[in-house]
Amino acid sequence: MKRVSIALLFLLMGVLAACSTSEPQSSGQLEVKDVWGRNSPMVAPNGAFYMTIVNNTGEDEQLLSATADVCSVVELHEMYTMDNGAMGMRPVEGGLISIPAGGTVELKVGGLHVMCIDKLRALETGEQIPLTLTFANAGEMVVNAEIREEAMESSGSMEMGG
Ligand SMILES: [Cu+2]
Repeated sequence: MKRVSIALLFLLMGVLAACSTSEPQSSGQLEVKDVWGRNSPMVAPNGAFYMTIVNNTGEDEQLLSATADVCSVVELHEMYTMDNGAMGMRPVEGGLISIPAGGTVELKVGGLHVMCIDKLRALETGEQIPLTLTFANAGEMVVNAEIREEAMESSGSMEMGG
């Protein structure tokens, strides 16, 4: 009788151990997808990159900064409506983009974007531009932005600053 209960105890411990070890696998990774940039000729001083960031981890994440060899300066920007009603862009508050645990943040035309300031060369349609993204938890991640042809939207005038 005693022997059986000990065997049951070990069996139970084994089951518990199996459960606890499978736990970390259920939380996934940080995923950066659909990374692209607008093609822009050299006469345009700036460019912009867009992407979707999926946070499958159990922790809140933050995109702290980005760099690219083709840009003098890279900033994290957002579009906003200026006092005069026109759309403008400015660095995001705190200089970072938060991606809550289990959440998805889209950097897209008319919203959040990675700003390439003072391009060092033209961005040609079809080429891949490596971007280095720095996250608070995940650290550095290198992604390739595909340069795409994109029709200018009728979003009115766009100005830098506010
Ligand atoms: Cu911008």
